[in-house]
Amino acid sequence: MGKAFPKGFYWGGATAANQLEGAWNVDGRGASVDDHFLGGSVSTPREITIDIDPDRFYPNHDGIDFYHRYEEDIKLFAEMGFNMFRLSISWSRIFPNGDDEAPNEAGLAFYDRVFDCLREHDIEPLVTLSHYEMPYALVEKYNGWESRELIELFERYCATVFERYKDKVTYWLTFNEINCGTSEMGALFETSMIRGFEGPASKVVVTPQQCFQALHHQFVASGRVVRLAHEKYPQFKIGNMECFILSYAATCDPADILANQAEMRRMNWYCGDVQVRGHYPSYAKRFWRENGIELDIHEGDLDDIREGTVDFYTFSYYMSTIVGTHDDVEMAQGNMTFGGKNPYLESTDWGWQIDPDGLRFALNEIYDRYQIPLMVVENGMGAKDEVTSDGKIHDDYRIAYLKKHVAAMAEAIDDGVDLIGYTWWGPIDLVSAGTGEMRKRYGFIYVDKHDDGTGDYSRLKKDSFYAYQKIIASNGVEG
Ligand code: BGP
Repeated sequence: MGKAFPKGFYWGGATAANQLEGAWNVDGRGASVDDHFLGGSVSTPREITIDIDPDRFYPNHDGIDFYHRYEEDIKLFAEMGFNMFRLSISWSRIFPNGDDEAPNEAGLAFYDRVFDCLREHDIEPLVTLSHYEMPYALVEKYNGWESRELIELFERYCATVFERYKDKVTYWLTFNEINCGTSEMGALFETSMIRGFEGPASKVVVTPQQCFQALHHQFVASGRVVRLAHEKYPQFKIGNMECFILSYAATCDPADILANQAEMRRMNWYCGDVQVRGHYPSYAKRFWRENGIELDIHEGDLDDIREGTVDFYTFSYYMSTIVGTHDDVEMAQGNMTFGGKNPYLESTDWGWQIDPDGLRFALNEIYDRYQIPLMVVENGMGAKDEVTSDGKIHDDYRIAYLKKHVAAMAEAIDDGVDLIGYTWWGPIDLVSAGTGEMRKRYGFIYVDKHDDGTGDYSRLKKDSFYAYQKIIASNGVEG
């Protein structure tokens, strides 16, 4: 028996448009960055193609066909007991080229249908405005967020969807895992600086100057959008979204402690400090200087950042890592994240080190620092699931992961943390962002789609479906 969660706690699941909708060129949608990504694997990075080659397999093009099957899927979410569902709006459904004069009505209408369906099932939507994609035309024209022009284009897109969905959506997030833009690899996803590039995504060279300038533009855009929401739609609640990769010092050598402090600041604190506190942190100046970063900050930018602080803090939590200065630290495997292997932890098949106590620790650290409500908007376990001869999927490993993380959240709440929601990543199998694979499955619901393009897209409840249903029904008590 676990501890009960606060009354009204949000339980649900999280997804992203490009990883599940499919229908990439339907109803006037323009191509997004992600439509140019081929599939990969843990050892072969995804490739970017400039032209979309009809003879190759782009896993995001049909996703899991949520575009046509959302009613069936939402019904299953409701059956599990969800009272929140996180999804993103695909910017290129609304403005196919990003800078079109008028929005695309068919794209807007699609999300109307989805939000209505969620409301019919008493599920609160949590909407990410930008989740790892943007209209590809903006990359060609401006090189994504490297350009200031993106600020106004993003504002226009947000103003459009705010007005359209003001009676259907209350909870919004600006940029998914914005802090991934602090690393070269992450910048590719988060800020989409890929102009003119073709080939393995891991070979794209993005400099710290480009990354941090792009982030600055996103901070200004986020500030302006949050301020607009507060002024015009006081009922809205807007959050940030961080990829929280907790790191520990590899040893008690003070040099390791300092190295880890620097890594925690770059990876986990820099963006949150700006978006929650409304100004660049005290350690930023030295960091910029030592990394050759000279930000181009225009008049008014810092006001936009100050006046647009978020209402709640959200983050993804999958793993922890270790950071040290000694050569004998063995590296842990994992796409988009790097660091050392922790001998006390087990890992997933993709090398992500499983650390529920780290979630409790992270929740406490974040809440101590910011003192605003928190949501864990991604947590989950990518695994290779097998349909057994009884036609079922016995995913005990996923159930164990889920229960341990739910217990860790309960402890954090008991510690005094104001945690208001939990949305499991990929409640239904979808395309992996890092590798483009389908076989890296997170779902409580299995989808019959495979990396060779086969499958009939049918949905099947895994054992974990019933485990999560029980957890939700008992508000966390029956883990
Ligand atoms: C986060 C992203 C998601 C999601 C998840 C799992 O970084 O916000 O989009 O995909 O990680 O990662 P992956 O799909 O690479 O396993």
